[in-house]
Amino acid sequence: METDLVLTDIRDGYRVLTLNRPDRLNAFNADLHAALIAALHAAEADTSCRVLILTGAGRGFCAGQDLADVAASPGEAPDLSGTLARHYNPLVRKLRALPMPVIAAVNGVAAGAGANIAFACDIVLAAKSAKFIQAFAKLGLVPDSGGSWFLPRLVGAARARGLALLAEPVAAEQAEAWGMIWRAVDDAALLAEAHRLAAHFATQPTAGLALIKQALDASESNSLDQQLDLECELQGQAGRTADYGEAVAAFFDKRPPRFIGRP
Ligand code: T3D
Repeated sequence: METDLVLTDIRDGYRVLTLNRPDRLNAFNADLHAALIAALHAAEADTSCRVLILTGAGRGFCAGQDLADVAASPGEAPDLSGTLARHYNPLVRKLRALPMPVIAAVNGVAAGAGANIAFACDIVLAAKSAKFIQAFAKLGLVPDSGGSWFLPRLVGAARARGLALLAEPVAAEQAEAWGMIWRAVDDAALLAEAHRLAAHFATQPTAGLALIKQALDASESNSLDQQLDLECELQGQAGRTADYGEAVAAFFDKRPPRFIGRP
């Protein structure tokens, strides 16, 4: 059994989680899934953790499913639905539901589920040398880990179809130009930029940011009427946080706010 499959670096107000199977370009096997979900739960349980950075060790971010670790009994077809239900779907749901911003620092190739797990994060930064590949079509598979949901929303129907059906790599700067990611940055600046953003978020009204995540996700399927109702409800919650009171007080005191980040 491999050890330290996810490295956790605890910083002031945030954590950096590093996928750590560099010789496999951080492809997911069952042990890496278990380590990552445990690291996410640990981060959520730590009340001082207000942001996460997710990145990869070595030259890749994540090459998706480890193709050597596909469970199948001899003579039987592999149960890929089972892998998704056990591992990828809970991971994507967890990333979306975490009550804090998650920054993907895509340091190299992000293929298959590796690309879509990056898209499940709230802010995607990528090194200019990184590329995103919807590798599934080359294997006769379907974009998973939310790919068939994220792609059309990020890049529109025509590009989503092209990317999913052709499985061609998209370079980081093209991904930024198409609105797939937040920003492509020089390779040498990637981690510094991720830390700068994380340090910023670590001082922000975390509970309010979590409500923003919730509102934006719900908007994908809500009507305007439903979304207006949801905004009413979430704004009520936001208005009851100490951070809202602090922000207003700081505005009138003409000083920077000191947010505690809690609901
Ligand atoms: O359960 C299920 O299966 C359903 C879920 C599916 C989710 C998915 O993610 S399906 C998509 C799976 N991923 C892929 O198809 C990507 C496969 N990898 C590649 O196409 C290429 O490796 C890359 C384009 C990502 C990078 O190419 P390159 O030339 O930079 O690196 P490389 O030489 O191909 O890879 C380096 C090593 O990593 C190599 O091992 P070696 O030869 O040095 O011993 C390669 O075999 C290994 N590696 C890369 N990707 C995977 C992998 N090993 C296992 N699984 C991988 N996905």
